[in-house]
Amino acid sequence: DLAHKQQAINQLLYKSTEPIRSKFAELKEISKSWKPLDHKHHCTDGGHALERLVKEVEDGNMLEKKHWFSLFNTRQREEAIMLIEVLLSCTDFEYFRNHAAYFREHMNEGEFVYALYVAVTHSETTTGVILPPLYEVTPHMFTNSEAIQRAYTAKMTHTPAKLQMEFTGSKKNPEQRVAYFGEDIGMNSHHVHWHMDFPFWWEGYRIDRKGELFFWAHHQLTARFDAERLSNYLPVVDELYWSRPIEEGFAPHTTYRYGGEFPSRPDNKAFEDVEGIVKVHEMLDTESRIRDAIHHGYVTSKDGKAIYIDNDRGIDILGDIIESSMYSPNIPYYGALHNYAHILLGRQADPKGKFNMPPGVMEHFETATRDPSFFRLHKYMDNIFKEHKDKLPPYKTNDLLYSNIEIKDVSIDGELVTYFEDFEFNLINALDDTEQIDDVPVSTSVHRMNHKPFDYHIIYNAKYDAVATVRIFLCPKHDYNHIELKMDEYRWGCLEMDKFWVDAHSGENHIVRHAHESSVTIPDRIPFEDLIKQADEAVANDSEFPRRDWRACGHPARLLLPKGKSKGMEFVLFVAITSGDDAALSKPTSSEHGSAHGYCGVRGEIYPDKRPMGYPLDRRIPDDRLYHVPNIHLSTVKVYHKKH
Ligand code: CUO
Repeated sequence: DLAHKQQAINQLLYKSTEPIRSKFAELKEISKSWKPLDHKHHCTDGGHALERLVKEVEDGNMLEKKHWFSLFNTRQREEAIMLIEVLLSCTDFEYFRNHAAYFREHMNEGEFVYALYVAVTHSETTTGVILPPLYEVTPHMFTNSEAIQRAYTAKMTHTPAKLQMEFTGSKKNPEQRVAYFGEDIGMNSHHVHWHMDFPFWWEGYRIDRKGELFFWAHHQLTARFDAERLSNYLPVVDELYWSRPIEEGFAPHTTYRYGGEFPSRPDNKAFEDVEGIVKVHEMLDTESRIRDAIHHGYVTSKDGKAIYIDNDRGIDILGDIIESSMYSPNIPYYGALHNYAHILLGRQADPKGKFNMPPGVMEHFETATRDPSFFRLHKYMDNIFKEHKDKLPPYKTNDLLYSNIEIKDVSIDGELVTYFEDFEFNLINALDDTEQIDDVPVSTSVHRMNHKPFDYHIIYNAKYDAVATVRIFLCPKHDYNHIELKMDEYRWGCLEMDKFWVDAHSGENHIVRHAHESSVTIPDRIPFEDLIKQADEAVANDSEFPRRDWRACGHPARLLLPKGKSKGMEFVLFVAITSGDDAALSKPTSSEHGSAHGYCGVRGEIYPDKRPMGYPLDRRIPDDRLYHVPNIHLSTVKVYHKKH
């Protein structure tokens, strides 16, 4: 049952850089005596994946233990995928667990943790299992070297410690003003989980609108980062140019568990080819092929056919091509723009491999957003996507008007106020230990942004009973120079706040929607320790482990609002109510679709909204008056930042 499954996953991840603890006697025993191949007939693929992985292990071909792991390293990724395929071929949890226990002891730790996370995310046998927060399973990737070093001291001197973590860098670096966003552990956790829900290498069951979600989730990260910059008196991010130096340097102050420090990059570093992997001119070639396709309105598939993209499907195809997922219709021609860009940026400290430096922060989804070049890179790709969207005809009244609905009023109950608070998480998993020395509690405390609770009140009239779709966006109203923006200028910077379905009744309707219900966010994750306690208690008492369909993918609810300013910062609150025919899943009003579907879709289902992601702000708006329809409402709200 679920409690046992949860307990097994907890134990498999606990101190995953050490051999399985002897206190987990059953698991330990399995890991020693398990003969995987004896069980190959239990695999859906007839044991094919299992045989291959066992052979690689026995032949000694696998990456050694206590070595860094990067998903962008082709061989390392293949090894992790082999384990994922083994785990996903188990229809019975017992084999899933036993194989995992065996390979945990025979594979690189980083590969193992990644594979287990992805397998739990996608396997039907683990539905309902809650993944512990990655910042507590692999804390090195989420905290800085200073905190880790002090944690070791605490352990060596056997003194429990609670360490305060500061953001990277100094006030001399203006970028540090927004480090609270790029280094937020919840945002980084969302980002790494997004890439586990939608792996670029994925060839399993068909994932709906995967390419479009790549565009939308990252477009929103970019827009949200820009809103934080404007809140902090910084201009929005400029894109990256392959032919110009990378303006912002970055010193990550972050250490690998094994493999040394993450490399730094000085300011104004000119791009160099990465020996044996990717050349700068290849990026330019790839880019111009993609831009040509956009200008011509079609991409060419591998077998030479034209696939037309000046339609709603186009963005999905371009997303696949630019990310370079296996869904790309022509990888040999359109290349791997996004993935190579991450590698290229990650390697600029040691492009020739002369110093044997480990991969940079850009080569891990856990750490990438710490580097300001992440947002430049994604702005660059976002602009390519925009070029495509801007080619599509603007929406007409027909596409916008829903004559059943007239919005009378939209207001916010409560003030829109952000503030900083401290948040503590556990570093126990970061420390080496032996079973002979007891652990001391070691945790770190980080500053993180949060906001006061608030509700939207939406009053509208309906002519007849129908299901309706409510879409809420928040858009910066002014640019960096405080010039008021037209709709067409601000629409691309709008933050998706929420989307949900309601039963509209003929007559006046009043919606009260709480900010924490947002379909783009998730609440705080359950701490690993609590998860262990809950599962252990449920197993010991033979009681039920509550089934909670919590996602790990989803923007942190705390970061729903941008920071704003102490005297208040104006935003446009955009509310559109359209026909519920937009809903792609049945019973849209009775289900929240497992929450966080806005940026993360629904596990194993199609995307719940039939409209293009970002509708109705994703296309050019030549005239603001087009949006003056009764079912769209614009108002100005202010976001205040206060000292707590
Ligand atoms: Cu998420 Cu570049 O895709 O980091």
